[in-house]
Amino acid sequence: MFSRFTRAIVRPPARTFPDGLTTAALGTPGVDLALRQHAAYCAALQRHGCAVITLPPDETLPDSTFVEDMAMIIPGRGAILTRPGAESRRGEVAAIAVALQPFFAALPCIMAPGTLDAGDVCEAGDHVFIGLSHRTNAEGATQLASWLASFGLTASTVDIRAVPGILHLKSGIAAIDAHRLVLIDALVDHPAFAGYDVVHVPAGEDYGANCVRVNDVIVTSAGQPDLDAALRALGYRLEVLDMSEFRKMDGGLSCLSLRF
Ligand code: CIR
Repeated sequence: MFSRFTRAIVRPPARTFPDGLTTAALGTPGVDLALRQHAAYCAALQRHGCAVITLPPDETLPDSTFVEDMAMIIPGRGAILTRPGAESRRGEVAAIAVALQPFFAALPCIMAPGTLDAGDVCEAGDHVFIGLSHRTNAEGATQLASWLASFGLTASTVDIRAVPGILHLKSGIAAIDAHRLVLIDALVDHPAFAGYDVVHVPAGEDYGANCVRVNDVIVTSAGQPDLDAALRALGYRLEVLDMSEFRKMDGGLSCLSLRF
């Protein structure tokens, strides 16, 4: 059974959004266009069953629209705050903690020297893949795995530090059902994913791997027609959104919300 979401926390991009971290050489994002794309994203979440909780933008935290990285949530059960790998992003956690407090009795957090960005965390049914990346270290992964174990979830790590072109694990993988993963070429033969149904991302469409299952639809990014066709052929309903401005800052669909 795949988690159904009833809520999503989002934070529109601030005017300083183009000052955030990026490795993409796709140019400077336009803030007004990013705001329109963000509004369309929120509308899609609402259409598919999520009440959207919107935090105010923060000009001092240019990456703060990427709320996903700040917490790992097991819907209906628990949430843990992260300790982001990039120092410039650590100040983003406080507002997320305040937003989650009404919903979770306890809010533990990843402690130093652990680092963890939740973009590196991919939940597939009762198993969770944790990417070891330039943001998430082994200590952060170990702390998360022991917290997950307290809820009966298992975890395994996937080292993506040598995989070119992906910032976080979920830049290259999405769980669209408990046993079905969307995977980029570079991850498709990784032993961690043996035994899963795999939707292989077609050549040239790697950015599309960061799609998000939201209840009865999969939200995908515009510009990945072959991946969309493969997903539709499996019977999924899609909601396709333009993500051009977030892509310029290494962000994707999953990064823009905390769903629970
Ligand atoms: C960063 O480099 O941290 C942001 N510019 C992008 C974060 C994207 N988040 C995600 O993939 N979960």
